[in-house]
Parts: sequence; structure tokens; C-alpha cells
Amino acid sequence: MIDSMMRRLEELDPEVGTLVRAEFLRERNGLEMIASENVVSESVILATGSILTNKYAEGYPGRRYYGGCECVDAVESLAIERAKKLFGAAFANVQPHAGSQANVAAYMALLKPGDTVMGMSLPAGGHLTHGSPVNISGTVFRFIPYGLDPETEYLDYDRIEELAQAERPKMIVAGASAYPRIIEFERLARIAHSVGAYLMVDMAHIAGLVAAGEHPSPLPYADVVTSTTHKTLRGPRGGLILTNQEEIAKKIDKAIFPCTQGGPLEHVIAAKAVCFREAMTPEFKAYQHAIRENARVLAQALSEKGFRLVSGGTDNHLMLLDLRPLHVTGKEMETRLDSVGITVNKNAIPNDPEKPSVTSGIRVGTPAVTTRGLGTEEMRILAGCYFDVATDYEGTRESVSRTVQEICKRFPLYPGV
Ligand code: DSN
Repeated sequence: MIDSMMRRLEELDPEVGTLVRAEFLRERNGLEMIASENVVSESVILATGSILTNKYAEGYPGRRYYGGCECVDAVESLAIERAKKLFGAAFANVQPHAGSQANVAAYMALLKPGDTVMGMSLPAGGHLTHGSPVNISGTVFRFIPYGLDPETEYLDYDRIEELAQAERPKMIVAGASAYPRIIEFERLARIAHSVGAYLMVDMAHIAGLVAAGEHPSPLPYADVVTSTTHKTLRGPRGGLILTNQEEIAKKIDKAIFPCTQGGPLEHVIAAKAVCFREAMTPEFKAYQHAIRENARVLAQALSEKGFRLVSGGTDNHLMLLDLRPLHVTGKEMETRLDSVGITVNKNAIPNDPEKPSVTSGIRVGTPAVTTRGLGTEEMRILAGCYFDVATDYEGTRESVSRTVQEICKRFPLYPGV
């Protein structure tokens, strides 16, 4: 199916078709280890590429501003019901175009401009939309950043509590882009509620782990939960908002439409529905377990090779490598790995002496390679590749490239194509 779609596009629009084919080959002939990326099923691709893209449907199922919405009403209602069941939530809004839009809507629903909010700082592993001064969140609201215990490099919950008592925020935002440890949502909720603040959890990175019970769920504790659907959850690119509180639910709906978005992307919502169904299967549960097991083994093997792991290891799907002991920067390591067919991203480590465009670290994740079928044996081989590339790039790049190609052939991306 994927091949016939690509062939047809190559016939109809050779320029775009050729580029899509080139990206397919890039993905197939390389190992994707960017922690926030994944490889979706054929069903997700079919739904995303469906004619539902034709339909305008501003509003919500049964309450639209356009006629002819009976089919997309049913699709969106199905996605909502599946999301609620998957995460054990009383309410779901499946319209956010992405995680950033989900977060902005949650802020607009519960805050006023100028309100004080606490969020994990970007250099500590947080996300741009959790109050970075260059993001709308950090310009409209007064964000106070929190971070890690300098010794353990785990979240510093005592300091978060002190800050909350001193600053009396309206909201505490939890969630991260580069934090390899379990986040204690129950504790954060206690801190937030003790000062009368909402707890918002952005579980984008770990949504698949949460769905499968591989990470504690924020739903019992958080007032509102936002997510993307395309990271560990392995669905289409998009966003999601959940809550168990009726009053907040009403505000969330208004904050998405009409406050921050217009017409929903019903083709993507159909693909979200497909993804939620897939995430309820025993295979998905086993897949999420394998992601963590691969991450654990890779982290241990890298550590044995001399890489320093921020916080000493990982509990989830990603790890943050401090490359300073091996005398290579994040930027250089990203480039070297790219050249041998492994894709990662340079990433600041806590208190990074390098600038953000260089960094002393890389972030490595196992969701996409686990989808492809790689297991713990391949993780040990890959740790060796990382070490060779870091310590003797010129001397080993050809042999490492061959190893990567051999793994790519053994675990083909979309095997039928
Ligand atoms: N850009 C995403 C990531 O890579 O973690 C977060 O939105």
C-alpha cells in the first residue's frame, strides 16, 4: 500500500513524489534514534491520507458550524471515546493540531495573561512551551523555571515545593522533553494543590508508556493532561487534551475552538482514533515494555563504554549522554552519527558549558528502532557503534556504516515495500 501510494504520487507530481520516496529511503536505510520520533502503522497512514481532509467541521460533534458533518462527527466521537477508554479519562479533546496547541489551549482555559506558572526549565530537560522566553507561553505568562537536583540530576521535588510556596503559582506544569526518569505526578499534585495551583501534565513523550502501564499515569492526579499522539504513542502527528473535571472540560473545548484553532483536521483525528485502538492491544503493551528494556540495556552498555549518562541511567524510553568524557561535542556527535546512518539530536546537558547550537550532549531514544524490531542484542551492538564513532571516527566510520546497514536490512522498515 505504501509503495503504491508513493508510486501514484510520483506519477501525479514527480517533484513531491520523488521527495517522499527519498525520505522513505532515508528512513529505511538508517536507524531513527530521535527520542520523539516513531514509525506509524499502515492504518495510521491510510487514515491520515484519507479524503476526510476535504471536510470543514468547526465546532464539536453534534454542534458544528457547517453542514454535512455526520461522518466526521462519528469519526471524532469514536476518537474521543477511544482516547477516554485508553487513558481512563472522563473527557478528551482530540482536536489540537499539535502538542504546542494543546498546551496553549490548556493555559488559555485555566490562566489569565500575567499569571504566575511554574514549568521545568528548557536547559534542565523541559519543553519550549513550558515557559521559554522565546515561546508564547513565556511571553504571556510569568513562568518561574524549576530544575534538577545538581547531585542526582533527578527532579528536585523539595526545591519545587519551596518555589511553589514562595511564588504561589496558579499552575505547575510537569512533563519534559529530555528527562530520563519517572516523574512523580502524585507528589507534584500534592505540591500544586497545597498552594491552590492547578497541576498540568504534558505527557507527550511518555504517552505510550502511560497507556501501557510502563509509567505511572498522571490522570488520577493532574487537573489537566496534554499530549502529542506521535511519540511513544505511535500515532499521527497531533495533540490531545484530557481531564477528569467537568468544569475544566468545558473551558478546554472553548480554548481550542474558537479561542486558538479553527477547523479541526478530521483526517488526522481519524488516524488518532486508529492509534488509540492499536494502543489498547496486548501487542502495544509488549512493544512499550520492549522500548524500556532496549533503553535500559543501551544505557547500561553505553555507560560501560565510558559515556556519562545524565542521572546515571534511564527509567523510560530515552537517555541523555554527556559526551565530555569522550571529548566530542553534541553537534559533532550528531553529525558523525548521521554520516553512519544513525539519527539523534544534539541536546544540552544540565549546566551545559557549550552553547545550545553546539551542546555537550545527545539525546537518544528507542521507540522507533523498537517498532522496527531491534532488541537488546542490537542495543549492545549500537553502543559499540556510538563508542567507535566518538573515539575513532575516521578509523571506524566505514565498518560502523556497514554494521548499521546490516541491521537495517535485517529489520526492514515497512517490510512489504
Ligand atoms: N520537539 C519535541 C521533542 O523532540 O522532544 C518535543 O515537542
